[in-house]
Amino acid sequence: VENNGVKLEDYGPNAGYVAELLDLYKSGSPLLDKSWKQVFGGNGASTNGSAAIDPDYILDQIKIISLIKFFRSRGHLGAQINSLHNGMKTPRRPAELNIESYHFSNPTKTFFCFGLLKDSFATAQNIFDEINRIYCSSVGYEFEHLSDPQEAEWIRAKVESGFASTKYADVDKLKFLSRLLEAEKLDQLFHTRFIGTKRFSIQGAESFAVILQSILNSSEKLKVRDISLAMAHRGRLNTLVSFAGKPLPMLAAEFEDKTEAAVKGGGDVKYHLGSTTEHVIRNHKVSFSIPCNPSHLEFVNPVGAGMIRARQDLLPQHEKSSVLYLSVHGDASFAGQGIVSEVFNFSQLPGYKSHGTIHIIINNQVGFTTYAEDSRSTNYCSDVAKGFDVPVFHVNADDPEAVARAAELALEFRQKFAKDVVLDLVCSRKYGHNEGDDPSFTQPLLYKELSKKESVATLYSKKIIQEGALTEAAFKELSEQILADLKAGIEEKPSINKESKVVADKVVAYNNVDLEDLKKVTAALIPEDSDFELHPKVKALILKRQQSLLLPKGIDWGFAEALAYGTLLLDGCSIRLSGQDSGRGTFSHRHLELHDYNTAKRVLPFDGLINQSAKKSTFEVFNSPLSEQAVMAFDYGYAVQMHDQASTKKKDSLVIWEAQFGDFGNGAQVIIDQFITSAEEKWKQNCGIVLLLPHGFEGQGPEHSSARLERFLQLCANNNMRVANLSNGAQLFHLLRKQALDSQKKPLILMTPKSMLRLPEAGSSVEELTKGAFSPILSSGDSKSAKSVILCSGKVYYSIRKAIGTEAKVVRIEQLYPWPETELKKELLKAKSIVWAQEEPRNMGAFSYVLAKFASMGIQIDYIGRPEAAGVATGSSKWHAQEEAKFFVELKSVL
Ligand SMILES: Cc1ncc(C[n+]2csc(CCOP(=O)(O)OP(=O)(O)O)c2C)c(N)n1
Repeated sequence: VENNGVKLEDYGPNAGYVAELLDLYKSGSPLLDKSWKQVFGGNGASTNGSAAIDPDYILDQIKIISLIKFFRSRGHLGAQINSLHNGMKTPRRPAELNIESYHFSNPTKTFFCFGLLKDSFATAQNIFDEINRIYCSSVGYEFEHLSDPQEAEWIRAKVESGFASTKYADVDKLKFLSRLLEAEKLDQLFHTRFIGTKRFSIQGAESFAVILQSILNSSEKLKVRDISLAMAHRGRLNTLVSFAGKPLPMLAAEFEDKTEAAVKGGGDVKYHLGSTTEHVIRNHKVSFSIPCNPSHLEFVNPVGAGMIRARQDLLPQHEKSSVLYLSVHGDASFAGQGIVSEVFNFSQLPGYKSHGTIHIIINNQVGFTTYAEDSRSTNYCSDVAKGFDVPVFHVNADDPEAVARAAELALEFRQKFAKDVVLDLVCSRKYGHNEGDDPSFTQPLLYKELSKKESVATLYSKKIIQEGALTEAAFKELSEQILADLKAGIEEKPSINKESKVVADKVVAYNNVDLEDLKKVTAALIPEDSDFELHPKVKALILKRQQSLLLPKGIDWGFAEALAYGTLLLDGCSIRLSGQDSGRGTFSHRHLELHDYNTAKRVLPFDGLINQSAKKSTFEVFNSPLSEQAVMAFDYGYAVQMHDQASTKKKDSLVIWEAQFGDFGNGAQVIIDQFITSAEEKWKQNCGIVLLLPHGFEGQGPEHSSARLERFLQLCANNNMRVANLSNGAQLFHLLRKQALDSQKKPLILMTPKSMLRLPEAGSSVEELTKGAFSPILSSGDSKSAKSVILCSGKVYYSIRKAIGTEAKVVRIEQLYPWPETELKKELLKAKSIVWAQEEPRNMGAFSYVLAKFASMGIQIDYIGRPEAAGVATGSSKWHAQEEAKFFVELKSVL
């Protein structure tokens, strides 16, 4: 292109900019700087001869700029995202989204339109119409809050470059219609077939199926191979059948309660169960799964994130983004549950990110019976996401093609930027919270409106019939065919439920560690790199450990823990440890993450050990964000996935979540109750996660003393987990190794020490590690001369010995569950009387549990310890000392 000899190619990367200036020159715009006029025209005069700048024109052009800017940032406030009049609080369309507000001086004048239209210049009305069409149709785009300008610019360019008006081929339109019809008909079928049963139908939100279809359609182009979708009740049955391969007859059997659970107990209701299948789209295979979830809304979402991360961790870097996480929410739960923001907060953190999640809110504008006005302080239910730098696309569910476009945009954004994105599907709920509920009690106007509303499939069919994509008759035929197929499908003979895998209790060779391995691990506690300078105090601690390996009782708790991890790494077992300040260890005992004293560079010393070993193990320790529930849930999900032998090709792994102090774990009680302790019985979902919970009474007050051992013990049944309260490093070493290598995956709940970390008596010798094994009980002393055997668990053993010396027989129950009945029977055979001693108040700790266990063995026990209390421990160290003194006196009295 030439003008006055100007060649655009001469301007290299600025050629586009110069082309725009050239357009300005040709149009005679007064906005062009004189110097450019000289470049293009030779004399600096405008081609239309108007040398003078019209101030009104300049002002109007500025108004155009602010109008465009306003639409980009606030156009969503005027977008047609909601078809209902009586639904959620709808934002008022701001005056700045109306052209009248700008008072343009001359309607015929044309203005530079910044690439919005094909022509560089257009009238204010034309510019307004275009920008209004882009930003105020069925999708509301929120992206101007993104702090990375590249991300915002990418979305803007995408939306303004014709993407917002993508036309779909007839074949795609028919696919969308089929998905809508399938969703609608499936729920209609359940409705007539299983009258009065809860199914939390998708009706009103059928476009959710269009989102999933459109993501599947794009999966080949955007290189997605594995999709996992965590969702709650709404539309779940429909999605399980239509997308996750759940056989209809199996679901029918669940509706009729003809399942294994009806015969054997256990199990869960149908709308909590998961499923997995494979889709093939133009020869491209995509796995699609839905994990099991409890009723507690939003809690499955971090679990699903952990599962996804585990799957990604098994892939090379360039393939990680092929594993996609779709996290589905309700409008009320998204706004109301704090765990949602905890999950957003970790979405970009090294230990917890999973290449971006697509969040889909099924926004049916009501939460059970509660209006949006009563359930959130914000305008949109999605607003919490904006604080985490996440773009949000609100889309009207009655416009399936807009839904598909928004889903494609979300997926493209996620693949490009590896960041989260939210799709707010603004839809409705045809029935009440469940189908037995009458929603008109509380939302009479909304439900009067909804009773007249046509289904999305009907609305869409009318549109595409008008466009000529199908005929009325073909639509009727398609609807009938889909219903007939579903009816035929549900009549098929149910396939036999898969029996739960019974894993034989094999004897695990966990305790065959030799001295050479221990020496190797001990050497690896200090990084090999000679340039790395350790902090002097850390250096002293590690050197002391290295020197004490062969000393009697030379291996303290922290050292034993490191030796367990190190030897497991040599065995090829991968380890993930996550928790608040876990790298150093809250009590400064771990130091498996080191920082160079001069540069602060972070080094994991075990990397050196891994490099020496031919086995491909990994060691990761992550200092987690200050969250208990989301992080424990994430690590639980990670462990479930890692312990799924089929997906990991039988690679051993140890996944550990650590509480800063044990009682903080109760902030994650839902994860403990609904997942860790019960998932195997409900969902046949095995998991070998370890919870490290610092526990012990040291006069630190009511909030830093107890990991609430009593609650875990109350939750023990049917061999669902292992609960231990150990008293020395060797026991920890063996139990961690056993836990990692055992093929029977069960959660391990471990009370861990604070003061005992440095207690010399709690140290172990190297022989205990190389020759010993884990012992569920430990016995010491002789009861011949004493009236009683004293029973206890954990660190209190050392207080007992301090009080009574070596005199009596003391039995430590190291593993409280499974209850070591055989070992105890043998040990207590000759006991004249038995007394249980503990630090915790009588109504806490293990006492109630052991009392009941011994009662069932026909053994009576007495109690020594603190009386019942409401608070866990005293806040006064003086009072604490008095309690200890009293404890000692009582102990002596039983001898
Ligand atoms: C954590 C939690 N609190 C309360 C409930 C009880 N409950 C079940 S559904 C529901 C309303 C959910 O509304 P929303 O998130 O908008 O989803 P919708 O059912 O409308 O799809 C409530 C309060 C629950 N299941 N989980």
